[in-house]
Amino acid sequence: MDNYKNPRDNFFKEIENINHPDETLVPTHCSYCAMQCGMNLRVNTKTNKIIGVEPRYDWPVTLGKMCPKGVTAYQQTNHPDRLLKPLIRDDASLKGTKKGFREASWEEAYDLIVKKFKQLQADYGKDSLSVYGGVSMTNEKCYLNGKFARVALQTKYLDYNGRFCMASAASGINRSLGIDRGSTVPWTDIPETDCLFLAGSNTADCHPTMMFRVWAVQERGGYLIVVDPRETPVARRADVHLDLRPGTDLALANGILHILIKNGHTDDDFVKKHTNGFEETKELVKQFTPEYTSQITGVAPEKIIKAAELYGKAPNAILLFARGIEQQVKGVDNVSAYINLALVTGNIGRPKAGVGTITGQGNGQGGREHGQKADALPGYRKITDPEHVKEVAKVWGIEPEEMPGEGVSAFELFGLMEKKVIRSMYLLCSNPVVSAPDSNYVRKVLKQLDFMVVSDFFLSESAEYGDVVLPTTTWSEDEGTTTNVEGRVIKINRAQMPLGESKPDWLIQVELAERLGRGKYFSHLKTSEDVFNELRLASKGGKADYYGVTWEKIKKQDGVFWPCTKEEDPGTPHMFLDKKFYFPDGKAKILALPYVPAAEEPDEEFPLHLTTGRVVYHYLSGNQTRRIQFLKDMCPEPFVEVHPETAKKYDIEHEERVRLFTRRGEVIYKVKLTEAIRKDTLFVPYHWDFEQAANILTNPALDPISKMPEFKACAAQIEKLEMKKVQ
Ligand SMILES: Nc1nc2c(c(=O)[nH]1)N[C@H]1C(S)=C(S)[C@@H](COP(=O)(O)OP(=O)(O)OC[C@H]3O[C@@H](n4cnc5c(=O)[nH]c(N)nc54)[C@H](O)[C@@H]3O)O[C@H]1N2
Ligand SMILES: Nc1nc2c(c(=O)[nH]1)N[C@H]1C(S)=C(S)[C@@H](COP(=O)(O)OP(=O)(O)OC[C@H]3O[C@@H](n4cnc5c(=O)[nH]c(N)nc54)[C@H](O)[C@@H]3O)O[C@H]1N2
Ligand code: SF4
Ligand SMILES: [Mo]
Repeated sequence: MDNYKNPRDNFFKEIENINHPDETLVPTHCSYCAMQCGMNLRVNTKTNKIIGVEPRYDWPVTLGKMCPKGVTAYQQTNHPDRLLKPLIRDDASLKGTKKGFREASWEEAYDLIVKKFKQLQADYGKDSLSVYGGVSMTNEKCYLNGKFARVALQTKYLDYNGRFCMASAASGINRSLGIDRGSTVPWTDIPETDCLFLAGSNTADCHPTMMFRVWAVQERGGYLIVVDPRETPVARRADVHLDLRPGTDLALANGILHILIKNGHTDDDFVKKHTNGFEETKELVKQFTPEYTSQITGVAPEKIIKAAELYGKAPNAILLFARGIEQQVKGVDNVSAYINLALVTGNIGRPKAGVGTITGQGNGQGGREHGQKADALPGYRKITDPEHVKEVAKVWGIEPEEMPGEGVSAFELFGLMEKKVIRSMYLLCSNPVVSAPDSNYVRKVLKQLDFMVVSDFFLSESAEYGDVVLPTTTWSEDEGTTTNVEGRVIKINRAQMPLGESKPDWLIQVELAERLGRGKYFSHLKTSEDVFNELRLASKGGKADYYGVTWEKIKKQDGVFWPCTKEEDPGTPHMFLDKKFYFPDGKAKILALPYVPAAEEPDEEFPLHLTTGRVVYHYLSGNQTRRIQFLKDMCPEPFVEVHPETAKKYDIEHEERVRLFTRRGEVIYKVKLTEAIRKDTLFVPYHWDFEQAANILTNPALDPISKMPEFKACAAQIEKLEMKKVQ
């Protein structure tokens, strides 16, 4: 498969080889999802500006594939909407709108921030400030953001947008396997496996450039199992599509485990030598007969049996999951319940067999490993562990007692803002007004903050609540590393100098730290590589050990899989080849997980399930992709997917506008009739703002362990509007 050649590739290769006299190519990766597709940015050598993009055929993970977002990503860099100078809000009454800002110099913006931060901390204590980060940032920026919050601001209130993304996967994988590297196998293993099990992943729309590897499984005679309430493109071609009710994965996974045990598909030797907890789990899943499981999930018993047989009989199987199973109040349990399937069948710890989460954001993996989270320190260390605190404090040059304690999760930060415990937020690389659940509430809370700083390169809906907005660089104007969907550390290269007066976030934080009087901990960081080298030291000896990763090695080897503990260590593409899981006894945990329903189940008033997700043309809160003309043309507005039979009941038609409402709020959407959804379920993509935002509707109930909101299941109702079809 690594030699896979699309017949058309030669044609494109020839184009690539044409000599463009005024152009140079800068090899890098896409700005968006964790596939981190290889691309060359085309730069005009006369203007030194990015003018286009070409795929990189030599990139081993994606072999020249790119999606519609990737091929237009370069249009962000010199976009007319770019923020070129800092903005200061003069009129606080206009918070929450684009109005009331004026341009300012960096010095003026920094002075104001320093004055306000110092004043708030003097009046209300160190923890009156908070930092909210995001993982579209490089490892260097994510790492420094954690250090900035703890050392420069000295606050415990730090968290990040991964709470809405990878938090359940991280907690679940850690709980079952003792370490969270995302995937236990590299993506090049996928086509070689005999059974690929995809749970809650709309792979074709969300990770399109891995689809050639997915199809290759079937082309080799292997099987594909997909779990999704919707018949997504990948579900359509699956050998078994388990079309469950939203929020019922835990029952389904237990039901499949029941059959694996009953039909003798367990690897008893593996279970005995390398796991704990089998007997208890076996007892628990006894009740999950196909009929009982079917009652809860709505999936036909035969399909459950068939899926278990295909997975159980496969010599090698890979099981991957994504937000469909994770963004639930029992997301962590769902993750562990699916990992149970791999553990009882011994499908882990060898090539072509394994488990993994299909990471979402570009640096969703690396960004959660290096201390940008309320409870975390670099190298996946814990801020509650005094030994870990000592190790990191030494690298940072502070006393362990100076390290702030554990804070709260992203959504819980808003609760503390509402109570005025937190008076200020420094938001960078996230747009929670669109992406957090219950957005009416989030807007209300942001409006009442004493002082808000936002760093972005476009004025996002959240930046409209800022008192100071700092113009930062796009991914193409700075360099650094990200860690892709496989756990491979890769290098983003600079193709253009920063536009206008924009600056990379790491530099902004170094300069702010100096002005806050904390320069002695930051001033030695002159380049992004300096930050990386400090990260290597800070992660050394931790679970996510990057010490042996260098920028040079990344280039030489096409990336480095962590853990990589020494300079001579090439890295770890396959996890657990020695069957040693990261627990004191080396054994993985099979967990007995009783089924619990979603936090909000349909009832008479709200009889339908509502689930939310994505379309191929837009990215997350849409602040980037809604500005790209091609993507806007292809998908200009959101919609609600409704099954034709359900539509008939409500007397609604294709493209008619309907009122969709939940206990949190209501939104008017255009109807998209499709048979590719359950009759009891509605689906809305969430990439739009204000009155079109799906998060006006979603339930902010949180998973007790990961604090992940239940984006994937709530109860809803639709209603016909008076007006008929809209033109
Ligand atoms: N085009 C595009 N690609 C993206 C992104 C984007 O915004 N746009 N975002 C990136 C990011 S950050 C992420 S996190 C990933 C997300 O990637 P995915 O997780 O694949 O995407 P989602 O659309 O959130 O949800 C996946 C599927 O879960 C299904 N689902 C809903 N409820 C349930 C349930 O209860 N159980 C199960 N088993 N399935 C359910 C939905 O129908 C949907 O098809 O995509 C990344 N790639
Ligand atoms: N209903 C519903 N809600 C969801 C989800 C869902 O499936 N359903 N999915 C959730 C998931 S998985 C995710 S990941 C979240 C994402 O939610 P957000 O974090 O809000 O997503 P983004 O749109 O990526 O926001 C990033 C912002 O930072 C800017 N930015 C990009 N790069 C940089 C940088 O390097 N520095 C700075 N300072 N800014 C930068 C972008 O312009 C953008 O405004 O949404 C979650 N919300
Ligand atoms: S699949 Fe993801 S990384 Fe690749 S081009 Fe599309 S958005 Fe970019
Ligand atoms: Mo995500």
